[in-house]
Amino acid sequence: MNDHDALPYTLPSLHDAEAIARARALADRLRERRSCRWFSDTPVPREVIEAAITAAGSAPSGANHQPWHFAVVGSPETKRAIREAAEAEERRFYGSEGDDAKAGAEWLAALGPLGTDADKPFLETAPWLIVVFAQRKGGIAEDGTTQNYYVNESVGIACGMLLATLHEAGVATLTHTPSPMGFLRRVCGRPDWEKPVMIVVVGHPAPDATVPAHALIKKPLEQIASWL
Ligand code: IYR
Repeated sequence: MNDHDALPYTLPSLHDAEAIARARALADRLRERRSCRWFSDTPVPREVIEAAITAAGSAPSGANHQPWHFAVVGSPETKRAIREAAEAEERRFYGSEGDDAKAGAEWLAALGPLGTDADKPFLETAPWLIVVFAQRKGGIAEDGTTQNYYVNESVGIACGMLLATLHEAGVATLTHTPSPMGFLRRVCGRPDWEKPVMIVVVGHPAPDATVPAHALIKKPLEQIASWL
């Protein structure tokens, strides 16, 4: 390695049996997560959101530039502004504006088993919306003048850690991606070198919440892994 500042790194050494048991226990927990589209207005403590974003912010990133920003929306006015703009885009996407759906027939057919449409009441009902932005530029200084690296990969990993932490706290999440979502930059007051990536909707499931049966079908290990 080239000369650089370095600190010792160790992990507690687990016996194999305990490593396996811990990995399986966490996998079992994470497999219970569902994308929830029916939220109650029951509050979620701000500290839960802070902890989840802290976890997300510890994700690995290109050159450790941490090219993300999390805009946390809790005010009813801003949630309403996001809902109105998102539903306007979704009406164009699903074709409920009198014109052809932007989505196209194949995409709409793929969404059929999920039962989604242009109505997004959860954007107002859920207590928190975390709008995730990717910083295409900005480096550590966040001034928009220097290059970032592997931005999509870094932000994707951070979002996974965000979802996992929220799930562990017993709250429901939805990754929502209205398309296009440039309006989020305006509503959240973010600079033009940041790209909105997704809205993570956070709250408790409504008492009568359901999930599409289709969402429970996960590919088995044999199908998603190969061993070389
Ligand atoms: N953004 C739309 C459509 C949508 C697209 C995909 I790919 C999904 O997995 C789910 C929805 C919506 O939120 O309805």
